[in-house]
Amino acid sequence: MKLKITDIDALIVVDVQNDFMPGGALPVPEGDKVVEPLNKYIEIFEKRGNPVYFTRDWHPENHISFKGYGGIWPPHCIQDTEGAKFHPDLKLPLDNKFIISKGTSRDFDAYSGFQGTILNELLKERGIKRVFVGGVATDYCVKNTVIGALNLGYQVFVLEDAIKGVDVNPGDSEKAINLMLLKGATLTHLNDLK
Ligand code: VGL
Ligand code: ZN
Repeated sequence: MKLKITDIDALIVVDVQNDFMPGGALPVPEGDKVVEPLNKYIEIFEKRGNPVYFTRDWHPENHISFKGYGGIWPPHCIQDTEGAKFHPDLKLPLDNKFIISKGTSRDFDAYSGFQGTILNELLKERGIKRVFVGGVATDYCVKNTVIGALNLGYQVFVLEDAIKGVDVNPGDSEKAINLMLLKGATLTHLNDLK
């Protein structure tokens, strides 16, 4: 399938942060493999002047999603730490770049980049109708961001060659992909874009 990127398109890069990479606090197996393909998508969108949104998990140190504070996850992506920084090789363009922090207050978690953020307003302001989503983790923040976008009426393309999942239970990522498709998302690859 060939897709032409136009003014109604935006790229959303989900949570490509050190703590989600191998060796990090909440590692996604092969999470670092999304960086190279994402950089190619970023270049395509940036060259055309299309906006690129980078979501990040940005938790206080006593966040409710953490073990010991009522949650299931090891502490991760604590505000202003190394682990919360974007992967060093991720190309953060100077122009058309927007950082969306989520899960920022102690008592709320957010798997979706739309939850508790102004991402929807930013997209609407620019007349964006279609979003292309990649990053980590397929079975958590990618899934919830994609479904959030679908529920808000966006057409959503999932970058199949630029996502990786945690798979706490084997098959979680596959299930997540099937659910995103069922809800109306489309799988896309680098060579589909022209
Ligand atoms: C995520 C678990 C906890 C994610 C964030 O980015 O997918 N997963 N916090
Ligand atoms: Zn988190």
